[in-house]
Amino acid sequence: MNAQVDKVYEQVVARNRGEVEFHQAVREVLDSLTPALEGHPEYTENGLLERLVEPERQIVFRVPWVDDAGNVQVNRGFRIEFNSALGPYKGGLRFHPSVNIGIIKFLGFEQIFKNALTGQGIGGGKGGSDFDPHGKSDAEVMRFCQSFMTELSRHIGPNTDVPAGDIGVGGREIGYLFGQYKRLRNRYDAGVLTGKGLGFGGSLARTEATGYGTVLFAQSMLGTKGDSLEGKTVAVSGSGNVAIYAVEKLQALGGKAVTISDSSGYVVDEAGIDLDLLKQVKEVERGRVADYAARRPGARVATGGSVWQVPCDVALPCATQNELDGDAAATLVKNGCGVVAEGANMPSTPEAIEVFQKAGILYAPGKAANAGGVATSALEMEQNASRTRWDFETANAKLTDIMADIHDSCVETAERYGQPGNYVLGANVTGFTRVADVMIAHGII
Ligand code: NDP
Ligand code: 2IT
Repeated sequence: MNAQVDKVYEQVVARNRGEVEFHQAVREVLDSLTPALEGHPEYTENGLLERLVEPERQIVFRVPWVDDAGNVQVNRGFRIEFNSALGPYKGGLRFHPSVNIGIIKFLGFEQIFKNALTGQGIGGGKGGSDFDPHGKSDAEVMRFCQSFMTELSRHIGPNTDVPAGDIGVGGREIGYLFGQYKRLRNRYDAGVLTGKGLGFGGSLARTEATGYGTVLFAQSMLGTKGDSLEGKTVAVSGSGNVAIYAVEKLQALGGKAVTISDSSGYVVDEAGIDLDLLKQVKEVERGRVADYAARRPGARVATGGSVWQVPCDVALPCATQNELDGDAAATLVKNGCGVVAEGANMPSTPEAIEVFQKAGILYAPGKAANAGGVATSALEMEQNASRTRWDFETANAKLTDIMADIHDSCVETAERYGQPGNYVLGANVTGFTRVADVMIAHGII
């Protein structure tokens, strides 16, 4: 790190006390920017780093709602409008009991660079609430979403800020959120949210996009070594939207996913995950991975440790931040894993990343590997703005092209800076320069 980077990082820690995930995300980006700052005094002169780490706007609000028993419940809502240099703020909403401002800020910060990598003219933002949808009735989820949107609707719009899903926010929640926005604003602004149902402006391939994109990225990385996913054994964590469609794409490309997980444990299925059963249990029944194992001969449930103990060629962390630590990374490497592509946001700890990089394996950070979700959200916005609707093949082909482009940009940047194969540098420097150059053009704002 250079002195300026150190100073900015220290300021972030001092000004955002206790927000450890945000500190971690900033550190990871700043650490790899040193080569991009050298020879570019304009970035320093224009206070680029200082401005980038400070969100343009932070909205925190009360979300009161009434549960089925008639009790008043109060949650906290967040929307961090981080950076709008490249376009309207864009990024998901997370509903999970662990949500706090530091987590939303880390996600919003990552989103700036991820969205820049897509090349689609979208700024970075993120939001959510400490509401836990698990175990809630549909009616409770609806009332919560309506209360959440009652405040959020003042701050968003198709050209201002466009939320979507993330952990705990899928098609059901986006439907309730859209309904309430439409009612409050008396505007059918289809482009105000993405991840919508297909009947009201949703895009084909958005549901699949993040998981598909992550696997496409892993395939491209293997391609640089003349290899492919065909015949590879793959450890996948999570069992939500990203994990399910990662498994689907893996199978299409000849790979075999042998694990899934959730917060209660993990399942090993040596014969390969049964995708239809997984979708039935998780998407239709909203069940647990143990329910999958109970109905799948040969699959076993494990409660201690993690999926990273299961020998694999490729690892796809698709659950949540910091789910893969230094020890898990060492175990993966020891067992012969040669590729890690992050479907989740910041799933690998800094120690884990160091292990991967020292071992020289192919490692893709989430902001590159999981960008297919937000990229397809931007395709949804494009369809909404022009009142058109593409078929699955069209949307999927665009997603595939965008992922290839992100991969190649990371590779080229890493090579240009003398660190071939360093996807962390490739992603951070590419994203940063795209945003930084536009921020300079816009003046000090
Ligand atoms: P879902 O809510 O559909 O699924 C989340 C999965 O991760 C569930 O299996 C959940 O288990 C597990 N999980 C969540 N939190 C924890 C935790 N603290 N400990 C253990 N397991 C946990 O979310 P998504 O699949 O959409 O998101 C997964 C990851 O991908 C997140 O990091 C998200 O930010 C990222 N991402 C998502 C995108 C999208 O388009 N949806 C786009 C890009 C990134 P349980 O049900 O037990 O909580
Ligand atoms: O982390 C992410 O990129 C997402 N949750 C998707 C954001 C979006 O706007 O589609």
